[in-house]
Amino acid sequence: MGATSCVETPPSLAGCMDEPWRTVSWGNNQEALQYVQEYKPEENRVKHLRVLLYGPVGSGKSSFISSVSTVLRGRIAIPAAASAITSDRSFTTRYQTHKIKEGRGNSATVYPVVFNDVMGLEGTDSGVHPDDIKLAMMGHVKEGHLFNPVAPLSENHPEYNPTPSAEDKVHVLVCVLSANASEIKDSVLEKMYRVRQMASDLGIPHVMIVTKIDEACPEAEGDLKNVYKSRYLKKKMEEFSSEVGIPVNCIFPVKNYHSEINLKPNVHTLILSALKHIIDFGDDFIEK
Ligand SMILES: Nc1nc2c(ncn2[C@@H]2O[C@H](COP(=O)(O)OP(=O)(O)O)[C@@H](O)[C@H]2O)c(=O)[nH]1
Ligand SMILES: [Mg+2]
Repeated sequence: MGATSCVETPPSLAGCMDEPWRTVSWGNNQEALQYVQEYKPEENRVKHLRVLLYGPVGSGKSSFISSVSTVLRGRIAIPAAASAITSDRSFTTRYQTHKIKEGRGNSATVYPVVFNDVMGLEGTDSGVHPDDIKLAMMGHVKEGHLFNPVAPLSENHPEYNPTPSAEDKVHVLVCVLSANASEIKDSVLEKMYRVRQMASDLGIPHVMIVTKIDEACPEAEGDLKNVYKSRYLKKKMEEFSSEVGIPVNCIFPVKNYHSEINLKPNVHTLILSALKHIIDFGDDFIEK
């Protein structure tokens, strides 16, 4: 192994290591699937665990939510309106809770894990304001709120929720970055740094999803099982870790379901691994 190399990768980072640096039970998804499908927050505390995703435009936030839906429901989900990568404005401008339906027909319910994502972080006058992310984490942003990049939500605004319930609050924050993106812009890094600081002040657990590992690394594209052997992806995760300030053991690489029409066990494995940790961290926070 290791004969091929990643696109535009220095020779020292090309190819694969002999042994993976993280162990994964590939394709063996039943146990993890059952765990996430049967997860429920402890009764009387909250009805659902709320996950908030943030990151640059086009990093794969909406695709990750659809991928989670695909995994939980066992069928390819209609993608949540995907944004064009070329666009410098994010598609997601309203605060919206994505719920995943469980079952069919009259007996259908929703999974007790719900997702919100906020518009991209780019720019000072186009991306989401970091203070709005803090307000969302604290549960102050009402459903449907249209984010204004230049002015965070104020307390007297009708879309400000002065009395958030435990369910309105965010229980786990997820930073989404693409393994295939060139350097993160300073303006974005600065916002991410502030968001990280706010999450840590609030005690909210913070994890990272690294998407598009297939695009970033031909070894992973050829065989997803190479993800933890790829020198390039390991380096990328270490870089992201120090740039955003999230420890490597809270960073999970995934390939989203974005073009497939069939389920793939190894794609499932990485999504499930990320989802299980997101749920566990969020649940710990709820218990606190
Ligand atoms: N190859 C590949 N493409 C992806 C992956 N995740 C997302 N995409 C594509 O990247 C683009 C942006 O994704 P999207 O989810 O809309 O990003 P968002 O702006 O963060 O919500 C879409 O065209 C997706 O199909 C991935 O893991 N691999
Ligand atoms: Mg989106």
